[in-house]
Amino acid sequence: MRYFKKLIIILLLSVTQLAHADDGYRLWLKFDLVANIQQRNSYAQKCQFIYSDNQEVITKTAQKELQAGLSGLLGKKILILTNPAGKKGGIILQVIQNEQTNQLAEDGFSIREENQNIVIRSRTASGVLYGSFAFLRQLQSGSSIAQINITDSPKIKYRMLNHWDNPLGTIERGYAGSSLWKWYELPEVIDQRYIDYARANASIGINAVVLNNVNASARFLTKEYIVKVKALADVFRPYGIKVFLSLNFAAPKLLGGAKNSDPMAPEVRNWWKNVTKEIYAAIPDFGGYLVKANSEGEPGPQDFGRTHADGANMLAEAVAPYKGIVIWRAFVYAADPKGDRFKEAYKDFKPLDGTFASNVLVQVKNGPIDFQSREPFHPLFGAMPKTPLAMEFQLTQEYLGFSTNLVYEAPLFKECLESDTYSNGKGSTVAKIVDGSIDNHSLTAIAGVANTGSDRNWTGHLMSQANWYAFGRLAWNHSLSSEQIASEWIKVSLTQEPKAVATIQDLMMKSREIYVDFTTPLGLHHVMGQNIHFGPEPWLEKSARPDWTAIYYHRADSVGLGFDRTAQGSNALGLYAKEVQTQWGNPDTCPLPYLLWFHHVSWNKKLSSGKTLWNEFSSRYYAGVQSVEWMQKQWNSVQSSIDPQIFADVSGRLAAQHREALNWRDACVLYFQQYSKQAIPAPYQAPSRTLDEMKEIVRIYQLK
Ligand code: BDP
Repeated sequence: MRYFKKLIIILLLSVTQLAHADDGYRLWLKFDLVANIQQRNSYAQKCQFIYSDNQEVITKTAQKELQAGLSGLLGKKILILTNPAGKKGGIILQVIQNEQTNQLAEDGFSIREENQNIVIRSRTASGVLYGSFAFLRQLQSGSSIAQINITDSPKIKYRMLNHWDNPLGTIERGYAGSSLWKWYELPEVIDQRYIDYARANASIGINAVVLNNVNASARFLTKEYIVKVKALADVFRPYGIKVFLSLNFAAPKLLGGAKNSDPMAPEVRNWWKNVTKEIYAAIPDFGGYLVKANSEGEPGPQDFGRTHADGANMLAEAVAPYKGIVIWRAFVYAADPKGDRFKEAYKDFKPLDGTFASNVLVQVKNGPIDFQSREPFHPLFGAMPKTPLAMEFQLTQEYLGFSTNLVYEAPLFKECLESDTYSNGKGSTVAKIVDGSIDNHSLTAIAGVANTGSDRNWTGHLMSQANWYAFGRLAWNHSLSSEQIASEWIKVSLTQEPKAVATIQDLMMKSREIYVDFTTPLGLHHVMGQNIHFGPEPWLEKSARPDWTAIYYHRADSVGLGFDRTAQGSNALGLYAKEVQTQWGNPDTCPLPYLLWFHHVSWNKKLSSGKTLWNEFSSRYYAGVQSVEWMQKQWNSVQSSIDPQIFADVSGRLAAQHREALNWRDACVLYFQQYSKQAIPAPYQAPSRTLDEMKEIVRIYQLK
């Protein structure tokens, strides 16, 4: 009998466990029952019905989302009324042009209690949708809605995700499974994930999506693919999301049989006009094109002696009749063994300022090299006042430890957005260049290279969901703080237990700096493995191009370490405003996080920390590894507040991160020690592995 009782208890326990197991699929849109009954009742009193006097498709989505969300949170079905007939205690959606809504930016909204109803109001249906999600977020995170009064407007027009997805389902630099888009099933089969993806984006204000890789297959411009793209556009439209395509500049030749793809050739220009017409016939609100040209082997206008502006303007002309836009990437860098890759994009693009058509944006990566864990802001920001510049951040963790490392990216984004370019006096931050306020541009955009894939939890590492979320929130309002976004995300995704929220927020806030410490401290950059960007290869001397090696960047020698970009060196610093040059130009005062970006510093130089370069540099690797152990402890301490499946998954990934951190530490300190010729500083101990062993580990990692 006792045995039987025990069995029942075990069975019951496992059923409860199962009921709680969360695979992460629902992201931040869980809408579970509000546990606090008092609070639930107070919400329920104010959310008795939903009514909208506007019946646009997107407003209908807002109604549906409110209904589903509220029903989950309040544990009962909330009705959508067709006639509120003076009823009180409900939610009213209103799309209206009036004095109040005219103060809001397009898609801005207000949420207010008026005549005992909660009114969500906007000039646009999308604004009402964003307001509805913002309202749900209040309830989800347990905030009071008594006398609610929120007014919010996006600062940037196009808030986009760039997918680097290929036609065969792989994702360039994707670490969360394969592509979400099942091209072979489209257009006939509509996967529920497409809808859930659109919901997630709309809930954080993302309104544009580039479906395919910037290293683009020309196939996307064929009839076969246009109907597939249309099917996705039809799914996304009710969520206020526009679809864009990356294009292959050589398509007229590859698909159309043109002699070449010279943007000045009438035949080529016509080809683009025709294909664009076909796309718009299928997708009338198609957003436009994203183009990677003359970069890393991709075709482009320079193949025909034309400029980037010639190429962009040809496409701009093709999409202009439909109000489409062209986003032309500035990620270009000619291989020059004696040059400095840092300066290449500036050299190509700065002279073109003022020559782009009015529906072209130039999209610039946050930093001058390539999404390293820390980069100074790209010198093009502030240098092209006549051209709207779009920001490109990378959410997928190509250089941030793939999906085994916990790196909360909001602090990285904010660091760049808040950098002062001084282009128009103090306060000309990168954010204000991108949002158009410094140079008076109304065409504005910010892009995140997506971190989503077919993994059940979308992002591989569950904590990377926070990066998708944070990107959306910052794209909407770059002045939100990283702390605020983290705490918001934790409360709607993980737990509301106050101590756990504080612990996880602290861990997230420190995570990026910890990653920098055990991989590339003090401004070291681009020392990752040639094929394994999650691991170290500082000894990499030869590659297809000099600027794909590690030694090109770190310049270690018996004297010291770092790339001299002052006037005595490559003078990349000279591309920035005088004030920025002063900030970074002197090795004695240059902030330590940027030191090796701009200076070749001698191993024995005393840094502002009081330690010599070698001691500070090597200590950071050790401290970084210890900090990963600290992250593991912190995570363990919140176990009782976290869903068991999520807890276990994140714990496993933190353990993997620790293993990888040890590899970075041992490889880097042993390699650079050959140049410093100094001992590992106390209290740290020399690695137990040798440099040769580390090289072998990395070599084997990279075998096909
Ligand atoms: C680099 C990636 C490469 C991309 C390229 C780009 O390694 O796969 O194609 O950037 O942004 O970060 O075009």
